[in-house]
Amino acid sequence: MAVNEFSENFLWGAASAANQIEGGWNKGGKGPSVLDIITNEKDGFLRLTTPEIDIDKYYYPSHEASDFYHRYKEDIKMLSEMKLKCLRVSIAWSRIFPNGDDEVPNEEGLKFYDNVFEELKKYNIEPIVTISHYEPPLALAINYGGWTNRKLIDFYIKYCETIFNRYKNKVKYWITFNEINCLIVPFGALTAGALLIDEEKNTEEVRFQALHHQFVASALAVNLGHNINSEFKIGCMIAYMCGYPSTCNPKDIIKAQQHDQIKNMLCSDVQVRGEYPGFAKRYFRDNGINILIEEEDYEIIKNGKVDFYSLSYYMTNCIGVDETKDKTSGNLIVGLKNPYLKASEWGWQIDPDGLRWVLNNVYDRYKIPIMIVENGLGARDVVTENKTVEDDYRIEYLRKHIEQMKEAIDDGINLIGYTPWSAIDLVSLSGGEMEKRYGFIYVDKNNQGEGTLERIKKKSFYWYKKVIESNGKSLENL
Ligand code: BGP
Repeated sequence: MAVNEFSENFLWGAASAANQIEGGWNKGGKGPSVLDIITNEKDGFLRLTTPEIDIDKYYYPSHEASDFYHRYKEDIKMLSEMKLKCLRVSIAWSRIFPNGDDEVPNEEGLKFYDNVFEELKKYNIEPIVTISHYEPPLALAINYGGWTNRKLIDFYIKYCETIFNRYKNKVKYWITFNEINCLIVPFGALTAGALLIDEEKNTEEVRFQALHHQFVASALAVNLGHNINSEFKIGCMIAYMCGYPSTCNPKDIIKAQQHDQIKNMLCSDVQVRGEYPGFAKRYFRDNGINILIEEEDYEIIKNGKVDFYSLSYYMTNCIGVDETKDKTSGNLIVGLKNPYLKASEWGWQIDPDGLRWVLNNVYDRYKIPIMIVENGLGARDVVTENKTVEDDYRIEYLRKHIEQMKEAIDDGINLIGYTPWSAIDLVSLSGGEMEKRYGFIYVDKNNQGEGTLERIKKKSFYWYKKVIESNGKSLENL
């Protein structure tokens, strides 16, 4: 193969998540998920409420989202026109088990995803399915205390068994947990861990306990999946929080390395290599973190290694000992500003070269196939008079990242797929906004939930179509 080329069967796609795209939050027997209690106040600020849902008083962005639940046929048809080879979706756990601990699954929920997968099949679009993307059933948070409770492992495995069996001939690629490492930071407590706790109780120890249960659950799911269909490819998914040393001061270098180990590598070491790394044990000791690990867990984790590594990559920042320097943040983590980088309107520092660094860093360590399952630019798009969106800034962002993917492939990395965030406009995770748009397709809806939900193809839609048709050769703007 010549240098700088994407493989012939490279999975060009786009990404989404059920809670951010589907809506239909209480339709077809679906129970509420933890995301369904998150409101968005008029000014666009996210606010966590008590578990009671008061739709007369508050606006909940996930309840209707982009209404994919009712419009999936139209949406998939449009996406097929962009020539997608794959689409990353998640299954809303509470559509299948409304309370998480139900005896029998909800047939209407199962049928919905049958329909979605059949629709994708019609256009030869391969589904990449996230089993848990920030949407555990709310009842598991209320009645069991979320993922700190070991019982969640059994509920999750029952859910996996149900969907693996049901979709074994329709889905090949699975991701056990979205951005599993975000449980290491406080933001992930409710969304990833189903932990309905206030700030005081949101400690590292609590979150690491929850995370440990997810490691066990993920490993069991990998095994179960392979037994149900040996063709299944089951991956981990890491939010890569890349932090460069802020200077060449050796203290900064060490601090940045420790950041990379704990925030990024700890989870994938467990999921890819099958054991806790030494630095995790030290971190637990140094920080007084005591978690309960059953003897059998070590064996389970060792026997449930993933088939591929997937990641989200949006930005980078810097890490250093001088905390007085200017700060910058994404949705998960705060770091120091990098004077060499420009940022998005939301302050996320744009760094295509960082993607090449990350891919090399990961591949050198694990030597298993890598898929980039999220990457994109959140921006305020404007619909023009002739009904399109001139999102050249998004094209620029994606183009530069794809160029670096090519470099990484030339460096020898086995990159198998790319699903930019997001397929169509959807609710933003960190602010509950609709107006922080990522999609190739515009969805007419604002932060207050007003709009016709009409779909409009953006300029990036036509550009990405050309990229896919040329298998990454043609990257120039239109
Ligand atoms: C990732 C999440 C996605 C998505 C994305 C963009 O962390 O996996 O669900 O939302 O970030 O973030 P945001 O919506 O906060 O801009």
